[in-house]
Amino acid sequence: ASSHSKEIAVIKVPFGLAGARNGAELAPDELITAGLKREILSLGYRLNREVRVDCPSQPASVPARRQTGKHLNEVQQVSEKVCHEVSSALHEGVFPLVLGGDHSVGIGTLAGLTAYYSNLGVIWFDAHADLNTEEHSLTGNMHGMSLAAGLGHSTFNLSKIKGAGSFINPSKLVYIGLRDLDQYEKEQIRALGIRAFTMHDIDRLGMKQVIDQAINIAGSGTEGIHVSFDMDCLDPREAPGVGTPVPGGLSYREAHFAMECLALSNHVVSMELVEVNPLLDQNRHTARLGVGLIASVLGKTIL
Ligand code: HAR
Ligand code: MN
Ligand code: MN
Ligand code: MN
Repeated sequence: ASSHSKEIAVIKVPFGLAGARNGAELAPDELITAGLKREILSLGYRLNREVRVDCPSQPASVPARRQTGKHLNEVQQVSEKVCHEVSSALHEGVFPLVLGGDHSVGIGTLAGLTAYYSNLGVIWFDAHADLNTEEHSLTGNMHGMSLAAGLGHSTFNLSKIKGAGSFINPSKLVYIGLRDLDQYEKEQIRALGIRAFTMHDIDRLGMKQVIDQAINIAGSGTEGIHVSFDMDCLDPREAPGVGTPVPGGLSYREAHFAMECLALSNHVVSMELVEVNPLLDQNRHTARLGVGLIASVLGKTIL
C-alpha cells in the first residue's frame, strides 16, 4: 500500500477517554460531516471501506492505580481493534486513513503498521512529544504516551497488543511542531537522538527545509512514511477545537505546505488525524481544516 494505492480505508475511532477532556470521541463523525468523503472521492480515490471501531465511552475499569495510565483497559481494547483494522487494510493493498479520537489511538495505528512493515518511517506532527511512560507522566493521560508505547518504553507498549509487530526505530522517527515538552521527554529526545523540529527550528529554517529533511530521514531506507497528525501542532488561532491547545503553532500554510510536500514525495503509506475536539471548535472550523490537510496529503493541489 502507498498513497499510489487508489483505495482508501477510512477507519473511524471515536475514542476520547485517554485525552485531557471529553470530546475527541466526536471527531470522526465531525470530519465526515465536514466533507471528508467528498474530498477523497474527488481526488480520484475509491473508498474501499469505512469502518467504525467500537469504542468504550464509559470507563469500565476501576480508577487508575498508581503507575498505570488512566483507562488502560479501554486503551488496550481499542488498540487491538485499530491494529487489526490497519493491518487488514495494508494486507489488502488499501491505504489506511485513521480518524481519531485522542492520540492514544496512534498506539493501535502503530501496532497495525508494524504488523505489516518492519522498517517504517514516522513523522509525528504535534505540539507534544507523547513520550511519557506511566511512571513519568504527570497527568496519567495515555494520549501523552503513544510514542513511548511505539518505541517500547512504557509498560503498556506494542508488545502487549495482539497482532502488533516490533517497535518503531527512533532513528526513523521525526517530530514537527514541538513546543510543550515535559522534562523527561526532553531527556528522552536527547538520549535517543530523535530528530525533533521544534517551532524554533521551523522559525529558523522555514517549513521547506524542515519537511525536506523530515522526508529524507523518515523516507530513506524505509518502506514508507506514516504521518501521525495531532491537530494541536497547529496554532490555536487556526485550530481552536483541540483538547490541549498550545500557543505558537503551525500556520495554515505551513501545515498545508508540509502535507503537499509529503504527497509529492510518494513515500506516505498511511495517515492518522487525531485530537480534533468538536466541543471546543467554532463552526466546525478545526474539522474542516483537518479535512483539507488530509486532502493535501492525498495529493490535492492548488492549481
Ligand atoms: N505531556 C503532557 C502529558 O503527558 C501533555 C500531553 C498532551 N498530549 C496530547 N497529545 N494532546 O499530543 O499529559
Ligand atoms: Mn499527540
Ligand atoms: Mn498534542
Ligand atoms: Mn526514497
